[in-house]
Amino acid sequence: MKYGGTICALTKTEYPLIQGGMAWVSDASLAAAVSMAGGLGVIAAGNAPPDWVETQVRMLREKTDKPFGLNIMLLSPYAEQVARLAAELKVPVVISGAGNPDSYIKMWKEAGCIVAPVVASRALAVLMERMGADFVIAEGCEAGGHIGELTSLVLWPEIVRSVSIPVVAAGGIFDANTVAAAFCLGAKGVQVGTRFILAEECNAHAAYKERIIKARDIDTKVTGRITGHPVRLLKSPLVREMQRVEFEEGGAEKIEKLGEGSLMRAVVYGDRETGSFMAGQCACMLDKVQPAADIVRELFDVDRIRSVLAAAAGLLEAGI
Ligand code: TUI
Repeated sequence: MKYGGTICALTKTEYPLIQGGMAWVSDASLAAAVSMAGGLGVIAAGNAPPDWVETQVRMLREKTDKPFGLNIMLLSPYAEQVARLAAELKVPVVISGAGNPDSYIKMWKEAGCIVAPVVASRALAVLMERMGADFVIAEGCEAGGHIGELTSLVLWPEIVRSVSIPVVAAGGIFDANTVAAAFCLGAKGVQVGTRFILAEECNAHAAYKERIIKARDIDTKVTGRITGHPVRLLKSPLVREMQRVEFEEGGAEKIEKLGEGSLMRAVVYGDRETGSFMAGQCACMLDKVQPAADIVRELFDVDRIRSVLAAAAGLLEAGI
């Protein structure tokens, strides 16, 4: 354990780094690579049935005996079955997203799992602490996929001051500078999603990776606010149609219909017309595909972090 801090102790990893649980993207291949590089690799259940999840957990355990996480997307029709499976398989770390997991926490804790809900508000963070979560992941709306309302700059310190359990920062983190920023705001660890889509070991279609590499700062959009499930993704003909429906027709059901199967079409087939290329705002800063281990190393480049912090301190000393 290189850092030995609280998140490393809870997750039994070398770095306080969690790979984002991205539906269709975060499979055993990516998760094993991140875990073997010293972070916490995560398999995302997304909308997948329990047998797919079980297969991925088995495949990961065949590749490595390092710890890993399972991300359970609570809007999934299989959420309850996958929640039970997580306890049965005794997955080391259970991460929940897109909802309130309080009815499952006792079961996960009794199975010996570390429990880490993703939260996007103070109220849910406080509830999660009371229900026995080990730490929370505070995800700002710079993140890709399903998002809340608050930006990272406001959400992270708001959650940090509201709970006593450790806070892992997510949303907008992609390099050593942004890792430093998260630690400056009181986080004890980071979760990184979008950048890991560009890992060599990530099985997302080459067209998905290319879309991220080519993305400009204004290329992510948020659709589906009208459905109550806003999603950040890259601009495309699908997004234009969703926005037209949202603003001109106001049809939540039609948006849900347009969205069905669209993430799979992006990740598996690279379908530029009707795929959902979910990505965080930091996509504009990413420019290459590289091994997961290099990404982990660059994120925790301590010399880089030290020089960023020293430069900031120097500016303050100089009264600038
Ligand atoms: O879950 C995510 N990101 C996701 S899930 C996903 S799959 C999907 N596909 C189509 C539509 C919707 C989802 C793609 N990306 N991130 C974690 C996250 N959780 N972000 C925000 C939240 C969140 C929001 C509200 C968690 C809890 C919450 O509270 C609701 C409540 O009931 O209190």
